[in-house]
Amino acid sequence: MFVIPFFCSKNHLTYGIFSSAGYECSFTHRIVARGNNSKQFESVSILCIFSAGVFVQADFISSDEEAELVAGMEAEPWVESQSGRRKQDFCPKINFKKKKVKADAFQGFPAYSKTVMDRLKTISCLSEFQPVEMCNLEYLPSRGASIDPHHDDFWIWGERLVTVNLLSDTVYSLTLRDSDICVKVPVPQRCIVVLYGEARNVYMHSISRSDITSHRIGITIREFTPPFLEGGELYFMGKRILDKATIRELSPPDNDIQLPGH
Ligand SMILES: O=C(O)CCC(=O)C(=O)O
Repeated sequence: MFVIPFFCSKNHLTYGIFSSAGYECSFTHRIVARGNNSKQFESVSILCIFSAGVFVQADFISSDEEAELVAGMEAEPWVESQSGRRKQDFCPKINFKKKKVKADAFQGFPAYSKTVMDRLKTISCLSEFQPVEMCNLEYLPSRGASIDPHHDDFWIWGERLVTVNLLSDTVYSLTLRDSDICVKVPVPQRCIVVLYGEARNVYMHSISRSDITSHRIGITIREFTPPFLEGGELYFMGKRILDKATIRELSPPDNDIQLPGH
């Protein structure tokens, strides 16, 4: 393991620990100010210390698996989304403002996602993780695609936000409201990234337009908050959705279909 600067905003630099297998920065970071007239960073003072809650594991999937995932996605329609993105969403229908959720139209996850869903069980910080949403977001530089700083919903989406990053490297920006602190998190192609703790609950996350340098797809997978899980007051609804949150069966091959008169 070695220490790298995790990048800087105008006046700050954050350090993280990096290893060739990925990195986990749920440890304490030090953000240091730099001298006013110098281009060198100087450890003049510790401005804040936080436990970020970012887990990144490189090479979570192979190139062949990546190609299979993308082929599976391309066989289904994309829907225009905000800020130049396109999306494919596999989840129950949710009205975040009214705090209402409907399980009826949810049909589970596409067959091509089985490898990824099964492999989540190998990640130690994802123990007991039960996926209930899978959202594919496509970003193209030619569309100026990006995602603005935001918090994921706190009512229905649980502690751990999981993304598998396909087709190109990108960078997450973790920012605080009314502050110029920005922690830049490198997100390599084919890695898995998990945001939790302060990175999920305190920091907003975003991807700048300038950090989409090539075609990119992120598969984001979410879990429920405790009220929707066993023992919670919304489990009556959570259970209906969890029961449906499985991999869809593959359709039977065409030659199994009997045409009339044959
Ligand atoms: O594309 C990504 O990796 C991030 C997606 C995201 O932040 C979101 O869907 O809320």
